[in-house]
Amino acid sequence: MFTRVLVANRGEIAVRVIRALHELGVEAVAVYSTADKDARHVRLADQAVHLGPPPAAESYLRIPSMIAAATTTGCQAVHPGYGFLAENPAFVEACADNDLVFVGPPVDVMAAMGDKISAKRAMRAAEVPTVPGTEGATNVSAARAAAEEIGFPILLKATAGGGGKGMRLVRRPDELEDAFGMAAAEAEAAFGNATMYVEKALVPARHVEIQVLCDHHGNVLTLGERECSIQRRHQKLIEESPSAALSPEAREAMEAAAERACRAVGYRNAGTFEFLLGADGSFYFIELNARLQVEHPVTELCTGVDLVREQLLVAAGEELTVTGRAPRRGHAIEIRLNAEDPEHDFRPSPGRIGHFEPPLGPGVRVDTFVESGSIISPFYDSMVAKVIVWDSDRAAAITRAERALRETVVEGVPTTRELALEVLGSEPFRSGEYSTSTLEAMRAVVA
Ligand code: MV4
Repeated sequence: MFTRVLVANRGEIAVRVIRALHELGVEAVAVYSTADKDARHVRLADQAVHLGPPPAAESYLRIPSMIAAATTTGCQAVHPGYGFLAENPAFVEACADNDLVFVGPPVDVMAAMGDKISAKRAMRAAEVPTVPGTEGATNVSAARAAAEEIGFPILLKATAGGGGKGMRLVRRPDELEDAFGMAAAEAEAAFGNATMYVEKALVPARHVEIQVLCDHHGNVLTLGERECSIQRRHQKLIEESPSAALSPEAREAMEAAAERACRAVGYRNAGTFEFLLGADGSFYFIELNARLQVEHPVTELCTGVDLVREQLLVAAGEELTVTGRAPRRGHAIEIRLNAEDPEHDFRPSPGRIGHFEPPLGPGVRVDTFVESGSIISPFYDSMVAKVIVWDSDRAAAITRAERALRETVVEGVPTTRELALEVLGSEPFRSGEYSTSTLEAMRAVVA
């Protein structure tokens, strides 16, 4: 195992990674921008290195500063968390050039999965079902031809996109030309790459993802699914496992597909396969997220596997002790408390947290960097805390989630707490029959 590791991130995920390092007896080196000089991750770490001013482009995204932080402190490895540099192949290469182990997949696999056209091609080769559409870079006329064949509605997607960025729904032929132009221009501006592809739009659908862990000895462990359909503007609000929509057979088919794909592409470390699940039980690969995800605690509570510890062990060359399908038990639900203003269409509302009282008690976990007096900075994402609960079955987990949220006190900034309580109490959520359209449909009625 390593003796010292750089935690190349901030906020709750930096705290989460530092805890895993300390439990392994490994020293943690934190990095921080000026905005974070008093932050919890800085205080928890054994050492901390200042990166630069608050804007991410001048701090948490600056590769040379990050590499210098690792090398000058004698780190052997770098854990990127999620976001910032976590899926940046140039960062993975810079780590390798400086003899730093990157806690994540190999650079070629990351790059292949970052390009969504190439990721889909790899999945088809591994006989993983993908959404019908075009199989390469697509111009307007090819998009039109594809749409005629597969039928509207279609989605225009950017090959450099992901997470819903650079995506456009086209319902009718006459909308296609303008939509294509706008989507391609957006993709060029956001990613410096205007390459587009077309998929049939599956609506309504459910967003179900499979967690995997792969070691350097050819072993693969799949850890079940997380259902992430409760989201607005591609910001997830509630995630749960197991999904009420998956039969045991469908679950096994999805996990087997993910395992097959891992072997085919030579995946290493933790990863998440995103699938769309149709009403008829059919499923289609959409993206492979080559990193730890925000919602990973849901899987940790159901499987008892510490994913961050396993990421570090695998990166250090150790062999997975459990392979195949991870045993799992009970039901877990995560609620993201974001500093967002329900009065203004849930726009981010950073500010100073006054009193903060996280929930406690049986079956409750809270992942956060926040304490009373913390600042939610306008420079970074607006997440205040993740409240994750576990209980023996879904109904009990929902009750526990409601209890935990009612105990939670966040003063000073508006949060998504009330919205989450509204969803947890709603008929679609309680029945388990919801889709990616449910939250926006609910808000349309309530608002
Ligand atoms: C889709 C889709 C339906 N059909 N692709 C959104 C995030 C990114 N990872 C992929 N996403 C989707 N891709 C096809 N072919 C539905 C989503 C989607 C979604 C779309 C609109 C509004 C909310 C959504 C929530 C999850 C997934």
